[in-house]
Amino acid sequence: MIESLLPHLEAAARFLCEGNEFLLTSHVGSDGDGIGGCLALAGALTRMGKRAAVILPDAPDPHFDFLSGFSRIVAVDQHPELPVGWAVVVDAPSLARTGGVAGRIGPPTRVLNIDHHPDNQRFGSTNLVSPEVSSSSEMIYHLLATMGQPLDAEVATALYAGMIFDTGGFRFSLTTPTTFEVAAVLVRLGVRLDRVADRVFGQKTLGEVQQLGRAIDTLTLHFEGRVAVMHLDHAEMAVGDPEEVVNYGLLVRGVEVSVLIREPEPGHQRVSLRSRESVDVSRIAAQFGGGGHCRAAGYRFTGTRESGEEPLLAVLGKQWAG
Ligand SMILES: [Mn+2]
Repeated sequence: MIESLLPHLEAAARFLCEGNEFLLTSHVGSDGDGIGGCLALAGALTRMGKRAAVILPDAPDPHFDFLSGFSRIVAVDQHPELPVGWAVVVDAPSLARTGGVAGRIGPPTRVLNIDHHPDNQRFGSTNLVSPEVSSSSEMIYHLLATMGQPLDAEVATALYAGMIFDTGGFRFSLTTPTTFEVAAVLVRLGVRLDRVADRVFGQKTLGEVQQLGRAIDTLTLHFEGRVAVMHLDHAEMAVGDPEEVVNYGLLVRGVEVSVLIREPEPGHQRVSLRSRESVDVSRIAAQFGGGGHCRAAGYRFTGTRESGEEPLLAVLGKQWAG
């Protein structure tokens, strides 16, 4: 754990001690880190005798239905308007990224912001944010450890799922020695690491595997093989929005940046960027109004795929100019 985080961990611990009823949420299109982190925190707060409801901006990804508490997650549009005194936002760089939940947690709600995105806007009344921590789930582990809160195997499993999701199974550069130390503690608490890895990274439907094949079929290389671009048009997205498909572009030797452009709604495009080593893709995404991490970032635009591909390639080409 990073020493300078200690005062922030203590402030976040006080936040959780003071409240009794919490709304827990994450970003639109919540991923394994957001869902795992929220469910772990919900489990721990319940064990502390408090009430915690996980209310997400949209329906949760069913890949994570093996996590304890998943069936009690509600999408915000199914939840009656209630005054909220205390909220914890997990893995979202800004309040706006919580979509429809944002309108429920304005002042006077007290907000604890737990995140590891470098562009986090410190929007909470209490902020527990460090881009040097692998995942929001790892951050929640440090928080619960600071509180001296004992963890059961179910909470440990949710934290472990979030950590392996964000680190690609401890492969990405944001994995630290501390990440492994935390993982070791969680495995000792009873996490079945083989099963969790299989649920997080395996278990795709036939339709999802075929969709992956179609995306790979569109792969083109640019700038002497340094950039791979794949796309999925709206008609190919009936089985879901597979952000992780972008990682397959980096399978090609020599590719430095992989791009996946997909169209979840007609005329609305989502772009995901992944970088092997030399390019900070969060800076590229920021030029188009998005954000993320050095090695993984994204943004959205409206219009045809072609209309957005051209300016993106122009910016990417500058990485190797001169
Ligand atoms: Mn994360």
